[in-house]
Amino acid sequence: MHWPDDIAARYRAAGYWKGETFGDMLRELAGRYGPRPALIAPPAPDATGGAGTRWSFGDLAERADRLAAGLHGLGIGHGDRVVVQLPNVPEFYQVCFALFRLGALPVFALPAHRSAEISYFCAFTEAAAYVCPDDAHRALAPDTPALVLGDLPEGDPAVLAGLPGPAPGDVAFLQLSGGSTGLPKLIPRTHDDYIYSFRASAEICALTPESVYLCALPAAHNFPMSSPGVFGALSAGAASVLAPDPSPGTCFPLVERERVTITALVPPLALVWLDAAAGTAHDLSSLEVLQVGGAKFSEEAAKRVRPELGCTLQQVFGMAEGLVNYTRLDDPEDVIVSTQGRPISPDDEILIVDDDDRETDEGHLLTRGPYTIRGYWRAEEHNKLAFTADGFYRTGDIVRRTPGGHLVVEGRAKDQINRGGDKIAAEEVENHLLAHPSVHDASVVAVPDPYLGERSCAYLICRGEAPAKAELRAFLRERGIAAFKIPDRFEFVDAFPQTAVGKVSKRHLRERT
Ligand code: J2J
Repeated sequence: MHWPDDIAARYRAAGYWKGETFGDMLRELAGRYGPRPALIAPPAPDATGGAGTRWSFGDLAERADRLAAGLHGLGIGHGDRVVVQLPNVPEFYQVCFALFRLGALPVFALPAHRSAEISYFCAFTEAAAYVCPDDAHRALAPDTPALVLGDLPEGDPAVLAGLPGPAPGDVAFLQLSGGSTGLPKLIPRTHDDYIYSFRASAEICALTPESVYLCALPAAHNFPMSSPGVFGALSAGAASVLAPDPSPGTCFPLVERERVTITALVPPLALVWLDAAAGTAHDLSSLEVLQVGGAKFSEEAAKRVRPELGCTLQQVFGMAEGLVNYTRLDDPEDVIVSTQGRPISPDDEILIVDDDDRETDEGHLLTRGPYTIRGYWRAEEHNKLAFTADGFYRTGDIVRRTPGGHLVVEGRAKDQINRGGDKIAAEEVENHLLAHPSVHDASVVAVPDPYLGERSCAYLICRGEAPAKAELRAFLRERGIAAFKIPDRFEFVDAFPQTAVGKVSKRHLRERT
């Protein structure tokens, strides 16, 4: 699962892996930037006035230590897994750093996840605890001890002195894969590799202590976490503003009040922002960079960013498994609007291959490098398919490379729907549908959508009379899957089109819509 020793040695020698843990990093930041603002959250919508929460670097370090001591008191320690499902609040990072300090592994769930996902993460990782926003969430994982926001344990940080911390090469957390199989896969990221990825990203995005990053997407997602995200902002001494939701109504006043310089959005939100910016009374002039990624941003929309928002667009094509590509801030405008960027690292290896793994101009993207995993967590069989024998990750994306070395995403080979940046593994939803007594067979495919890029459509072969669509939706909700995975459309058919080898031809199904 890990990098071979000689390659790891090379990444260290090249200076990518600095032998630094998250704990080392926070201590150093607290020393260097102590009283400067690190995390800013607006007042809760139900609060009467108030400035919200502002934690300095010093506050964050101190609170993380007190929480680490409290968690230690509960018996949480090195190697334990803890499922973390929190909204965009400063405590999210406090929990991360506290667990990192103990060498316990956060398992990052999204706020949209419901009982099917959360109980699976808890069971599969044998989680010692589930950190959640409120009491109502306890029901999502009834067998795992819940730690509820607002009632997190505290202890005397002195107890930490005797505890060994994690090593830089240890896994720091488990990130969630977008997935293309029946069950979500977990991505083990080490201190060394992840810190490299966001420090290098912060540099590419020219972050300085004067920068202000707005975290508008869910904090647990890899993009706003590390590309450069809040971790990258922290590493540069910059402040991060945590938006409770990504709407212009919430974010524009925050951009104005906190003088936000950079933020990250998925394409559908970027469109909403562009439309809302036209008539806004809010001053967005502090915004220097708008990052857009997670799904393909159309060239027409990309061209609107500079004239309409007055800032530089940065396209970001990344994945929680590792590889992240950025258009550079000083790339020519045509490169910025028409490509998805180039890799972070000179040692990111890119292979573009055909179905037989022979190099070609446009085809499957395979990659290997200093922050791309060599295997999913506890998924030996799946890893044989998802990685080549020499350790390249099969991204499932179809790309081509421009003469200038930039990648253009042309499509996808993996069985996934990218619903405006939310990833849906078709097989996962199909399995839930197959549990319905009237469903004989199910095939879930992407259908084009002008706003989200793609929506999901479930083709069903039913036993007897087809159930009502509302009933199917209610059935899936009942089973506890995230709302974004519930198909946008249902179509009933007598048979599925087949490929030459007798498999369901999703391509033909997609063409029917
Ligand atoms: C087309 N497809 C894209 C893009 C991601 C930064 C940014 C995004 C993610 C992310 C991330 C795309 N154009 N610009 O982790 O650190 C699709 C590809 C890719 C998959 C990964 C980051 N940007 N994609 O989206 O793990 O199909 O990460 O393989 O959620 O999203 O999804 P995810």
